[in-house]
Order: sequence, then structure tokens, then C-alpha cells
Amino acid sequence: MKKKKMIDVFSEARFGMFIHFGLYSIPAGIWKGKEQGRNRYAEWIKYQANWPDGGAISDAEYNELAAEFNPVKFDADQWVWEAKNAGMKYIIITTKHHDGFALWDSKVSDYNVVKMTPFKRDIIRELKNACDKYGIILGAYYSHWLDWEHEFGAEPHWPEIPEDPTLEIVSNEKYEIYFQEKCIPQVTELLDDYGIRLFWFDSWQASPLLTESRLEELINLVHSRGGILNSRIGTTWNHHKKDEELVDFLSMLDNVFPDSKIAPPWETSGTFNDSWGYHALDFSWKDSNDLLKKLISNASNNGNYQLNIGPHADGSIPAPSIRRLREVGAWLAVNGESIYNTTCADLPIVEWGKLTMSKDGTIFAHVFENNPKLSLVLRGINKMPKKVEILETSQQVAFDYVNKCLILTMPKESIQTELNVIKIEF
Ligand code: FHN
Repeated sequence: MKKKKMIDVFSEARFGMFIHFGLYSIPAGIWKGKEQGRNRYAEWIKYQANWPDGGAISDAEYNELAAEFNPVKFDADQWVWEAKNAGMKYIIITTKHHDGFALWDSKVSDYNVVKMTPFKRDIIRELKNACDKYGIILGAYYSHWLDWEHEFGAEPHWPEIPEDPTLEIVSNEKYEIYFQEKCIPQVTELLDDYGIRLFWFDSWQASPLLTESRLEELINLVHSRGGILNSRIGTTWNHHKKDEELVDFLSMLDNVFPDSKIAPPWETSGTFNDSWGYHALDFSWKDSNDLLKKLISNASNNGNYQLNIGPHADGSIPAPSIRRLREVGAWLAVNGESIYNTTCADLPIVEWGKLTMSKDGTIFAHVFENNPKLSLVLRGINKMPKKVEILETSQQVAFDYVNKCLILTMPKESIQTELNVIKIEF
């Protein structure tokens, strides 16, 4: 069988796992007994531990975390199994987040898990092997713009608290040294030594450092090996010519779920709670139905959902994430047909749920509301359906077809079940 192109696999994937894991997983949002302030993204603790009093954690103090990093419960097989079981098709992990610390045995910089920690194991290598075993694509989040370890990487600077930070205090010439000395060679390693072909670069505002020539160099590098990459490399925000032609898929800003259709391929990356990296005081876990609604909503608009986990410093996945991943997986195990290989249904929107459509024209109506008297109306239907049933139970759904309107009456037994899918075949 001909191997599918990476972009086609990604466009159809619909559900993926994002993982934020690194030195910041150790303090987990608490520094010297005090909860980190500002946006509570635990992976930002180096710059937010002391907010609003100013002052980052010094490099020396932050780097001491490396001597403590020993995720003995890290089990690549289990991480990938959880993703697979949840119905996810790919995993994107922070190979290097803004702190500059690499989760692989980088020859470019010793600031990495193998050279600096008692753990000494190559997390990316182990994950790649497990992903290959389970048929999951491994992708790399790589912080190309901010790098707080390299002398000349961009970093935040709070001149006047609580003003927003200037995200770079380095000159263009110096930044070029970082870019050529660390960013380009590390991305090359991930491509050539680890076989990674899916890249998620991270920027979210215009930056004079992310010049057209730098971005093109990085884009060309990834493309030269047949890899694909996302819009947050910076092109869209810099309004460069040909912006969207240069990148392979769009990434929304954090937790942004569009309410109308967008041309594929695109994805939303979202948190399980508030933080990306594990935060010990973040208990606002979204429930499984909320997560499923986000997945369904993006699928109904042609997009993927990339749900993040923030493993504990010991490498285990937090219990609330495990439970929800398995619940979402259980729903997908019986309703997956309404999500995978579907697109936007191109029908008038319905206020009671979301619609997807398979390649053969079958419509899947996802019912977000439950109400004993529920009668559901779908407009713009061109022909009389042959069969209408609840996907999970195969229970028949009564319907009337009048003036291009399909009026469905939910069977009374089914209305107690949340997130039913009605399959409408023609
Ligand atoms: O600053 C990062 C943040 O830590 C996290 O990695 C998210 C994920 O989308 N990206 C940036 C903020 O948008």
C-alpha cells in the first residue's frame, strides 16, 4: 500500500496528544513555598515565580533542577498506549520548551536530559520507538523563538511590573548566533537522527527577530526532509508575503475553538486544566463531556484537537488526565465513525449540537442537549434519508421529511445518554 503523505495523515487525524514535560515539571508552579503568579503556566516558572515583585529565577538556580530531574516512572510505552487508547493519532511533545532544555541526547547542546540529569535516558528516542510500535506519529514541539538558556536566545523582560513583557532583549546580530548555533542544528538532529517529520513551532506575536529569511530557512529545512510544520512558526503574525502558503497547517492560539468552518488542515491545542506543564495547584480539570464537545466542534469545522497532558516530574501521568483520556477513548471507540474521516457537513448550523459528514454523504448529528421532548430539526437536506439511527445502540430514530427539513424525534430511552450521535444515511 502506498504510504500516505504526512500532511494527509495529519489532516484526517482529528485527535492528538500534546505533552509539556521538562525541568519545570519539578517545581510544578510552586517556588520556595509560594505559588507562581501571572498566567500560572507552570512551564513559565523561571520568569513568573517572583511575579509581581520582579526578577526571574537565576540561571544557576534554575539549572539546579537538572540535577533533580529523575522521572523514574516515565514509561514511553504507557504514555503512547494512553494516547492510542484515547483515540489519538499523533503525539507532539516539548522536545525543547522556552527554558532551552532538550529532552533528547543532543550533540548540539549539553543542556539536555542525557548529559545533565541523573536519569540519563533519551526520552525522545524512547517515545519514538514506542510510537512506531503503536502506529502513532511522534511530532516535536520546538521553541524556536524563545530560548532562555542560550546566551543569545530571545527571553522575556519585565521592565515595569506589571506591564507586559518585551519578549526579546537581544540584538538581531546576536540572535543570529543562537539561531545558527542551536535552533537550526537541533531541528536538523530531530529530523535526521530521530526521523521526526511533524513540527509544532511556538510564537504568538509579531517579532522582529523572526525575520522572513530565518523563517524560510527553518521552513525549508523541515520541508527538505518531507516534514510539515505549523503557522505559529510566526509567518502569519509577521504578515509576510505568501504567509499561509509557506506553512502546512494552521495552529489556533491556546484554547481557541473556532465557531465556524475553516479550510483544513488546522488544529487547536488545548489544556486539560489551565496550565500546560504540570501545576500542583491547578485543579480546574475540564470534564470529559466538555473535552468531547471541543473535539466534536473542531471536527465539525474541519479541524483537529490536540489535548495536552502535563506529566508529573516522576514521569507519571496525573490521574485526572488518565481518567478523562479513557472516558474520551471509550466514547470514540463506539462513535469514532462520526469523527474520523469526516468533514464539515455544510448544512445550516443547528443550535442543539454539531454536524459532521463522511465521504459518502452520511451525516452525523451530535446531540449536545438532552431533553425528554427533544425534537431535532435539520435544514437543507436534499433527499429523504434511508436510515436514521443512534450510532451507539443502532436504535431507530423516527423522522419526518418536509420541505428539505428533517425532523427527528429522539427515542425516549436515548435521551438520558449524553452526547448521542445520530447517523443519517441516504
Ligand atoms: O508560552 C507557551 C506556553 O508555555 C505553551 O507552550 C503554549 C502552548 O500553545 N504556547 C505558548 C503560549 O501560547
